[in-house]
Amino acid sequence: MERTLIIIKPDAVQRGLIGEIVARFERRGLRIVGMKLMQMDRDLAARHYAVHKGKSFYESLLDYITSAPVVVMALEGTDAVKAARGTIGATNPADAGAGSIRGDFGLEVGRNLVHGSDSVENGEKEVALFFGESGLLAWGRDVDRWIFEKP
Ligand code: DAT
Ligand code: MG
Repeated sequence: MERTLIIIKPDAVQRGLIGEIVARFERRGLRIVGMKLMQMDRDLAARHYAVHKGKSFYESLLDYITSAPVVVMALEGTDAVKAARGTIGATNPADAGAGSIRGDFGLEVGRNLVHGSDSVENGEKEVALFFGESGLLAWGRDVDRWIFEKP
């Protein structure tokens, strides 16, 4: 099943929004197959955000994401990447719709609360970067047949 990597960023953790944010993905029907509290070091942050190297906001992005603990989750589900991006909202919270995480809790692009993978390929890569081969749990929920037509 398709996988996506979610990071509950330092601002969201500091603001006490871990439970609120996890609840939104759970309610959506996505299945948590990996979850941990950690503080990213600069090397891991640079690997995760390698695509943005050289951009004007790159260094401040690394400062922000490494500044305090984050919660990292691997989620599974039908169209998990697209579904999670919808729940998260547009990159700039000012453009994010009400009802999305960024639209409900954020104002600035540099404090946008959550990361979600942007493609199926990057979802696989990012989950591997944070959880490795053995860091995920394969499990089924009793409710899966009420969320997935073909579990
Ligand atoms: P997203 O996190 O929605 O996938 P992205 O991958 O384009 O967005 O950028 C990664 C992060 O970098 C984003 O969450 C916030 C920051 N960022 C992106 N564009 C920015 C900009 N124009 N100015 C400042 N920060 C930016
Ligand atoms: Mg991105």
